[in-house]
Amino acid sequence: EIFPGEEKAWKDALKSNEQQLTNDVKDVNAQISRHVEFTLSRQPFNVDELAMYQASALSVRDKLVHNWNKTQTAHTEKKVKRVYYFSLEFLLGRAYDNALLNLDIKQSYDESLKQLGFSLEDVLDVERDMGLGNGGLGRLAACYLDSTSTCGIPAWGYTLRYSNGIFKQVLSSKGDQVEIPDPWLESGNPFEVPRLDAAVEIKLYGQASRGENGKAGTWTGGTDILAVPYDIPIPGFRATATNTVRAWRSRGKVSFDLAAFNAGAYDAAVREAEEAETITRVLYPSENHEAGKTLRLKQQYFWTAASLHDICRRFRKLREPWSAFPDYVAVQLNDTHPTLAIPELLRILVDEEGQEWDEAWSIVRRTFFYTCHTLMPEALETWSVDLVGWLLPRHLQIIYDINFHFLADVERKFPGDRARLARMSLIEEGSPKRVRMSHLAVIGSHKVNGVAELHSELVQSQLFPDFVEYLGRDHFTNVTNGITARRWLYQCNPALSTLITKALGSEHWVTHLDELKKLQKFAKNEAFKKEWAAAKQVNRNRLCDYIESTTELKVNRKALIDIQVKRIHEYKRQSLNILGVIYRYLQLKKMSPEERKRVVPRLSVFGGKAAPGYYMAKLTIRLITAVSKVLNADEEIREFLNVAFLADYSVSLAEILIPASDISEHISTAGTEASGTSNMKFLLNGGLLLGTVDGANVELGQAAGEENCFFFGVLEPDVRELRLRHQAGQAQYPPQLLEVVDALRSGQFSAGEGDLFEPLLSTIFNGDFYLLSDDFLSYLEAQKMVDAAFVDTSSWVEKCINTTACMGRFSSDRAVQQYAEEIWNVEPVDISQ
Ligand code: F58
Repeated sequence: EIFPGEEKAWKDALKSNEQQLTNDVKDVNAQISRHVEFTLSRQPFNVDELAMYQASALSVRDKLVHNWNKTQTAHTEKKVKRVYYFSLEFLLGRAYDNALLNLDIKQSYDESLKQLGFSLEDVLDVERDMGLGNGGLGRLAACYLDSTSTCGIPAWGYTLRYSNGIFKQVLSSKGDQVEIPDPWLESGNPFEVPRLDAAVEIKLYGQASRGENGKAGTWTGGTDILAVPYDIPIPGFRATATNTVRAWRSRGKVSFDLAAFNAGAYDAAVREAEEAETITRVLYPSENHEAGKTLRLKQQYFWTAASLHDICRRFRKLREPWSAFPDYVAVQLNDTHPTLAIPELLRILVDEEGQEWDEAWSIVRRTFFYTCHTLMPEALETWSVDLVGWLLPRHLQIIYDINFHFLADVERKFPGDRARLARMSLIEEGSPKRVRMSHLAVIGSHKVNGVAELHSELVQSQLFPDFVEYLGRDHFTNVTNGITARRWLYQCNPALSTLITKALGSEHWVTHLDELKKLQKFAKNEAFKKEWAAAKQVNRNRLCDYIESTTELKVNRKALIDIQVKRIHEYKRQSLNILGVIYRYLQLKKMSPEERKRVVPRLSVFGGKAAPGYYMAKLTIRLITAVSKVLNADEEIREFLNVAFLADYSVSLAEILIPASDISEHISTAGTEASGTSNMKFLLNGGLLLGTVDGANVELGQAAGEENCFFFGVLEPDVRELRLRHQAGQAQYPPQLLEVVDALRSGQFSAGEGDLFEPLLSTIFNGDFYLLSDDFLSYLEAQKMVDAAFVDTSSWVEKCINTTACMGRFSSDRAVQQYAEEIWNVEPVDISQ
């Protein structure tokens, strides 16, 4: 039964709903005012900007929901195979502007809001970022969902709905990072739809037993928690297809204990519910204590179990045998965080659905795919066996059983090689014993991919060489990351987008990014170059306005803007950048006023959060802010060199920064940055790359042409040797670096407190794991080349145009299509038929 009651009554009613979604300004006025009056229950005289944001966003949501329903109906009717992207982070940023552009209704809303007494720009600014993520991995997930909708690939994102997303970063008066909570849901979120009816129960703790001979086991007792889904629509660009990010919120199964309450024990009455709600309170709870580790593992299980529950429910409706599960379901594991989905699906198949172990394992291995985003050993997760056994007793048994079969098979292939068994085992021996999640993800998946060519090579040669031998090369592959041109050019850079559209004759490039290639023929066109430079100046002005309104800095609007924004981490080497700035400052100080005038003025911009427990990263922020203070106070120098640390880097701030850069820095020690994605965004917006030969920089350089990039630094194959040299105390320290170190030790940048930055400096003189001293000179050289190139404005702009023109390959549309064809075996679906 599709329609309960009278079909005609339903159809007429739905038709009339559809007719009310038109986009004439008058109709939009009516749609918005309806939400003002009926949803918000307000009157025109007390509509403030927040209310206007809510009402108008809800009217946009209505349009999204309409497409959304059509999409889901088509997917269900056609029984399509869907991909499920499991990611602990979805860094979606703001949704409103993106929806207006994708639905092509921005003009109507602009005009409507004007008529209703508001500026669209101000109303858009009311929206808070959906900060459900912390870095590249989370933003990648957001780009990929955008592309699946645009390309018509049926996809669901599954994540957690943290009531506090990534913390808000503020700076103390001393310039230290201070974390404050970001209760982003405080004034509600018009872009989510709670599905209270689709809540599921998730068990933790309890007792487990194995079945005989791989038959069904049991899991009883324990605590049940509710997982409540909140759905966020992800619209395609000028497309009906609208996919979903489903974010789970944890709730107590019983909201409070009435008996305890009546007995006056008010705290005890809500304790259980509070504990349950804690699971989705924050993203990445600190791991510095046992409670934090337990909470993280709870999050991982809660999320993957709820998501699989959902997927299995959808599958059961098809009435197909379980052996067909992988024909309808592909699950992409975004890093190791969702790896518990592997034993969870096995548990469902064996314990609940009565499948034989071997058959269940085969289904599992055809369902999952694993993306590895790192090479850092410390980021490859392991969990103590005791913790897993306490929280998830049945899963620990299943993991041991998988390991038993797996090691037996390794032993068959490599008889007598005990060292190999120990290296490959899912269990790391020691006290305590630990479960190696990456090993489980590798053997429980059909394919494992890295995120850039160099990285995928290193995943095979450094991280999992034993597994390559055991599973074969074909088990491993590369899909170079991509970014969505909708948000990262069309939306964030209207000045440049308009120019590109004018030059290419249509907006076709927004969904076919390879078309940017045609810009090459304008690279020598003087009139076009002028317009290009003018667009850049619009974006620099926007950034400079932002800097002047949020910091105490006064900036030179003609300065070369050099940006490094990303998580603060030793391997990303913000320290190399800031030491370079100090060196530049020291040289400027030695110059005469006449000499200074010949120097290219610089504005160095930094942004990024440090993990709350990461001391060295926080000290790096302190160093950057300290240098910024000294430069800004130096009237003689500040117009030639200034440093801005912009607090609380976010998707929305990135949208202001990225279009404004002349160069951006992606300067990790070779072999440490898996890919990077902001490098792609900067280059797409016509900024040039200053980078090491690492991650996706390599492919960006090949695409843009090395003559348009500034590469420096040691190469990955040399890193090992150099590290050994440091350990043996045989390293050389260039005098330029020593000059900077002396200045720091003199207290020049720390109000006389000469040892403030000593812990940071001592890492350079003790092992220099990230090879700062080895790369310092070539970094300075590269910066010199940047200055020299920048002076020749005409050829600089030519480089910028040619760079943008070559960015087609870095579209997330290309990336998801590659995943769909080579990994998921999922086909795009035409919603209109
Ligand atoms: C990032 N990883 C990589 N991880 O560092 C970056 O090179 C790559 O471009 C990006 O993934 C997308 O593939 C990343 O963001 C995290 O944030 C981890 C979250 C869990 C704790 C450890 C860091």
